[in-house]
Amino acid sequence: MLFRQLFDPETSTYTYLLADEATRDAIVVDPVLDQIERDTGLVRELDLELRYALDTHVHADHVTALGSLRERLGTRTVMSERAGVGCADLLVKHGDVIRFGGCGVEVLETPGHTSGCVSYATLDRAMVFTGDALLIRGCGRTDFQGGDPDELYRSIHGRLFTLPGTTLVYPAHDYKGRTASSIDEERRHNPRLGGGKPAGEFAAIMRQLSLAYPKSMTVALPRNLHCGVPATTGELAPAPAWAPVELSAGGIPEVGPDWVAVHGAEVRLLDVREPDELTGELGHIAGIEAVPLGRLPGPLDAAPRDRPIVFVCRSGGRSGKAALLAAGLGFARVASMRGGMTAWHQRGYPVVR
Ligand SMILES: N[C@@H](CCC(=O)N[C@@H](CS)C(=O)NCC(=O)O)C(=O)O
Ligand SMILES: [Fe+2]
Repeated sequence: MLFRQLFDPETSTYTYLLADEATRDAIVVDPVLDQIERDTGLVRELDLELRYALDTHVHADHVTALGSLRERLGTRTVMSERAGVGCADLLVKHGDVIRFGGCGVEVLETPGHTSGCVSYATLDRAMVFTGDALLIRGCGRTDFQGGDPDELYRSIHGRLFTLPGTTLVYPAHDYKGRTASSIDEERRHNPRLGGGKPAGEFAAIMRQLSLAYPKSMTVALPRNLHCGVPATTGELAPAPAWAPVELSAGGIPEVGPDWVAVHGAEVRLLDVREPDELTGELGHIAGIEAVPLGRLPGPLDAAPRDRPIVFVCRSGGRSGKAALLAAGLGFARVASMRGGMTAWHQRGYPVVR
């Protein structure tokens, strides 16, 4: 099998190109939009037919090339059905096999970094592409997009560490210049959950990481819900508009307070401020549900997906973050109320204190 490991230095992302050398049928795993010229050039030079483009999860740190590869090369796009991204041609689940020529990769559901993460293992178990579930001597963060340390521990121990020890581990990122590892190596030396470390210790490590959000998250998440193609243009335009949602300069879906004043009762209004702010000077809108930002995304997991959500805060910053988190969890109809309660107040709309 032909195999190439490609790197995006800006986001430390690895992209993998695999092909059947006899038939020239190829797949790519985790392609980065910024590298699309490099990758399509390589496919052309190697005389390959790019059949499928696979993402391991909805990436928060870079824009995926899935949608653009489909537009340019007719490549079929593949995501987990649990990622909540309807734009992909093939929504796969545990045990599904993606075939290219005489080769193939099998889908292993490995949630925990996000709720929709999958790994792809070659059929001969020589290699596994672990996305951000298992990184080299590390693992993906578990503090957003439905992440959960206990679930990640189960995925890694139950689904990845049970692969043959010789299986090579190829992650979606490495921030320290390492390129590959093996299952045996990670079982023994992964400092977070190798060496027989129990789930409780792992969860404690993960809960105290307190990492900054990826710097391109506000651009990447909303784009990646549409396979990386801008949601406002092109044939991959979103489902019928539920509200006059506009993307802010930072890529946050927003609706104005005037729209909320008329339609607020038709959507779920989630106020993400702290409890004392709800009864403070600005008050709150009648009928809101109070969910402080720090508790997200947990409470969203059980939320119905068919009802649009509008997030509210003081000025629109925290609610914008919340809207992106919800978008990353697969909620297609979410927005932040532009200007927050400050704008609501300035327009003289009623509040409860
Ligand atoms: N500094 C990076 C951080 C990226 C980041 O948070 N990466 C996620 C994967 S999408 C992660 O899980 N990182 C694990 C770690 O940094 O230990 C950026 O701004 O893009
Ligand atoms: Fe990630």
